Amino acid sequence: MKKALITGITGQDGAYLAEYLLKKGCEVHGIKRRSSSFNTARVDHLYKDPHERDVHFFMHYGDMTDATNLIRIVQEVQPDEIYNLAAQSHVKVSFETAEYTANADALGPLRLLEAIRILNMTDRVRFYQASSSELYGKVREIPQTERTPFYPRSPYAAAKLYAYWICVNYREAYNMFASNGILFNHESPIRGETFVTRKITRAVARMRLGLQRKLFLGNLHAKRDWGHAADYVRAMWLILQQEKPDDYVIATGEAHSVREFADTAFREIGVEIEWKGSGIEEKGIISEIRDQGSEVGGWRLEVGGQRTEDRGQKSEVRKSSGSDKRREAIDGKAVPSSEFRVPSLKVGDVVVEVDPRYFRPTEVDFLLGDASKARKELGWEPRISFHDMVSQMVREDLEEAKRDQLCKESGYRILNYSDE
Ligand code: NAP
Ligand code: G4F
Repeated sequence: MKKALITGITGQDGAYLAEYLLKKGCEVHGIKRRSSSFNTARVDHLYKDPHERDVHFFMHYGDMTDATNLIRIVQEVQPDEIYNLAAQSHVKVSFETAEYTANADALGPLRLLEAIRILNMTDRVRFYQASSSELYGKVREIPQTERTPFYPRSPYAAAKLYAYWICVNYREAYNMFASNGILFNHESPIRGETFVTRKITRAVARMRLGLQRKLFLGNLHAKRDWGHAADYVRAMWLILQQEKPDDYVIATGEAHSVREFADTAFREIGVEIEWKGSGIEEKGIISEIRDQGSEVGGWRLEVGGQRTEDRGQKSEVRKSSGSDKRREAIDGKAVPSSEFRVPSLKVGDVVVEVDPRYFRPTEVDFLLGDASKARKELGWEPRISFHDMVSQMVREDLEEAKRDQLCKESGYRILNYSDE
């Protein structure tokens, strides 16, 4: 049985990859950081009590900034494949934590490559480095391929640049099987809540249920080539199954702006947005609402109905009389809007505003990948469309919002983490 070691197992890609490799019949070992609170929610469903039979999923405490720990884990696990996904992966945060980002994202991969060398495992281990389209930064050509020159625009991208080249260097210097996947943005319902896509889908879902009034965003013009994480972890695996190590762009070849992403997400709940003003004065205003009936998880949207602030009192009234109905609605059975009144959004509501706090000192305006090499050599194609991905993210966030709604209506305090 092949053994894979995944750093960053608790992150979005780590979780998708672990599940994918387990299905392929691998034994999967993940490195997780010690944290003062639980940080394994994305992989908890894969965990089995180690005393049971047929356990193929294991986790080890570790950190990319701790070389001796990495050496010990690689020695203990004796992996056939290492997927280095761990990173401080937030571009904006990297401007505030530049040194730490360099330590984890640039020196971290070096430590792992050295661990392989120190343990004399260069001939048997295949190494995948999670490189990023952020390397292209201020893009030199459109679309970007494996041959497009890099121009990093953040401490994160500069750290990833070192990681990219150290991976290439160890391949050439020590004949190691070390490959870079230059992955363009990829998202999913388990994307970190502070990346723009998830921030939007989460806000849209919460607005739908009256848990949030407004969404504050930064640069609405930025364009990204957004794919689905499930498709992208398949590419990671394919990269390590090739005869020779090499570097591959993984992208959909389709770009959308942040504004378009928001439009698509709002449309999922039957809301059309009109954008008015420009620069920091630009606003997203509801121009139309379509009643989606039971289409969105059993909730009916009241056009121009009761506002969010009015809800507390009403829900108190319902609490004593209508909890079963409310539960039915939460479980996804449609109830007539006359019986079960939900919070409203109305035409003319300003639901998106710009907050310059989310601007970056140096921005990456436009990323668009050309994955021809991956298509040809790996036989890789994205399977999930942009629209289906946004739809899935909104629906899953609606489920989460419903749980919060239930707590709120049962008298528990819920928090709205919208800051990043
Ligand atoms: P993510 O959700 O932010 O996950 C990052 C993972 O790294 C988490 O498990 C995190 O642990 C772990 N980590 C962070 N610092 C660490 C450290 N010092 N030591 C050990 N583990 C550490 O990121 P992702 O979206 O899954 O991305 C995976 C990788 O692909 C990252 O390297 C990212 O830079 C790169 N990438 C991502 C994209 C994308 O669009 N998603 C595109 C290109 C490249 P905690 O859970 O404890 O925080
Ligand atoms: O979602 P983002 O934070 O992702 P970004 O910066 O593109 O980085 C992600 O993708 C990279 C691959 O290209 C990865 F390497 C990296 O690890 C990470 O996964 O921002 C996307 C765009 C940016 O232009 C940003 O300025 O959205 C813009 N944006 C506008 N308003 C916002 C916001 N970004 C965030 N996070 N929050 C906002 O409110």
